[in-house]
Amino acid sequence: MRRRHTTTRLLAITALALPLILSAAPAPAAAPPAPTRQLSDVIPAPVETRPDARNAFRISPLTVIRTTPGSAAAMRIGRQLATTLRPATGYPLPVLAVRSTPLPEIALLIGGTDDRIGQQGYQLDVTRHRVTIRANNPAGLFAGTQTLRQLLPADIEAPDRQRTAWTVPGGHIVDHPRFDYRGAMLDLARHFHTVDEITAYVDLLSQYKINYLHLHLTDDQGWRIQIDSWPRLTTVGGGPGTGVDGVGPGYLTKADYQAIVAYAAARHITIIPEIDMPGHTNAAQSTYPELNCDGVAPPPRTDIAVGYSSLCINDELTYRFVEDVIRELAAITPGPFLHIGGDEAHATTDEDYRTFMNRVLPLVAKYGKRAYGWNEITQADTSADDVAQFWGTGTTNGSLVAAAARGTKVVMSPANKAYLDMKYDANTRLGLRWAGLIEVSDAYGWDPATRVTGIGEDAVLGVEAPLWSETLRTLDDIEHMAFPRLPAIAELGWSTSASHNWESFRTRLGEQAPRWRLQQVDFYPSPQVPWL
Ligand code: TNX
Repeated sequence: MRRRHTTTRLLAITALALPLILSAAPAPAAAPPAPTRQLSDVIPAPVETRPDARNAFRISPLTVIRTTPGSAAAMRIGRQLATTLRPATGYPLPVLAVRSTPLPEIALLIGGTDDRIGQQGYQLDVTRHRVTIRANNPAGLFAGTQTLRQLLPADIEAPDRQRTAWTVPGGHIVDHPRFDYRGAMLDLARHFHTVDEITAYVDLLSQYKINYLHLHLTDDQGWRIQIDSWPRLTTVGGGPGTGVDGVGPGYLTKADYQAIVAYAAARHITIIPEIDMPGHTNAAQSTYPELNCDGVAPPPRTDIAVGYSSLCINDELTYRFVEDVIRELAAITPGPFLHIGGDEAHATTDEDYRTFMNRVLPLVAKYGKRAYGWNEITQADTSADDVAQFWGTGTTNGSLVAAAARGTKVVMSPANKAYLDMKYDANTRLGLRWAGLIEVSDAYGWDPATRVTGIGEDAVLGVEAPLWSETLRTLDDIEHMAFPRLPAIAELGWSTSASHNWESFRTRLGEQAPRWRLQQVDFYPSPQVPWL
């Protein structure tokens, strides 16, 4: 279980001390104590690191965080960084939007970057006098601060003051992602997870430069998002007795959902809502009889079978329902994608499936979103705006290749590599094993651009690590399945294929353990990793 850092109330003190700090003499440039970390000890591995052993920066009581004047986003990221660094250092770390200071500084600057870093990248320079992070966009600046966090001693994650020398190794990093999309998915339908649990997961994801969180909001066992035009979806489908074994009740109000969207956005993570259809719909159909072809509501289900439910494909009411849901969800979703599921619709004929999806894909576009679905949606007429999520365990998929040829983009989530709900080994207490056992080396040991024959680098939008929650109830459970495999998928999404190296990865992974212990992350101590 992760204990949250309580926000330190240092701002008042900082304001009082500011004149004093600003009138202080320039910091002595004496050599700081040797850094405990090296510039390349980062997950995901940066594109280029040039260490400079003659330089290192020590965060001191005089250090200020300086941000580009006029950039509200840089100021916000500066404050977030200060909030991360204050508890363990005990330093005031004032955040100042000024052009220069005489003080030792961590400068967070928009613009003036190396050509290569693009929309999400950053560059980081560490000298004796300052740490400078530059990016073209706030997303890159935020990513750079996550790298800085990992370059500090693990004690930086401690909730209270530590007697550590806060030295950052000297040198230069140029870093940018291989893929635009690096996702995680959490299933709220099989067991509901609260706003606090979801935002705690967001905190962890953001440390590894994950930039999308897909929420699986509906399934046979539960409906977890408020829809005003069909109010019983949640009062019944999210009520007592819902979820696997009837012990996963709960739902997100629209206000809850919007709070998660905002919390994630402040960490440069975009929320993607999923409404699974035309199968995986028993929760809705058991609540509203009119959503069934025979007009009879089936009983609620709390088992983990799949493939038995289907919306009524040839009834206009079905499309009114679907449009209502899409419209209401699109209105509270600022991100570009809306996921319409589409997996395992075994109770829908192939012809009906195509009919259904060919009506629903344009509905998503009508409300200004890009349709996203499990790879089965490529059996319908997906366009270049749509995205298909590959979840197969094989290496071929004809309809996916045909869809990619018409421009549909692919997110790679091969179930036997990227599914965080698969057991690590036969003794794992949680999880399922239908796609196989997935040790850390399996989660790391594949390439998103060669996994499926005919789906090359250009067709791949990115990677995603789904976490289905049939067996998961608590945040501890989530953490145990996600860590350490989530960082493996994050590295596949961010780092170059040339840098892919299991020995390097497992060493860097082992170095994360002291941080996770301080953050109270219940990670699985895989025997494959040399844990510190
Ligand atoms: C298959 S993968 C499912 C989910 C289950 C998951 C369990 C996919 C698109 N559908 O309904 O939760 O397996 O691992």
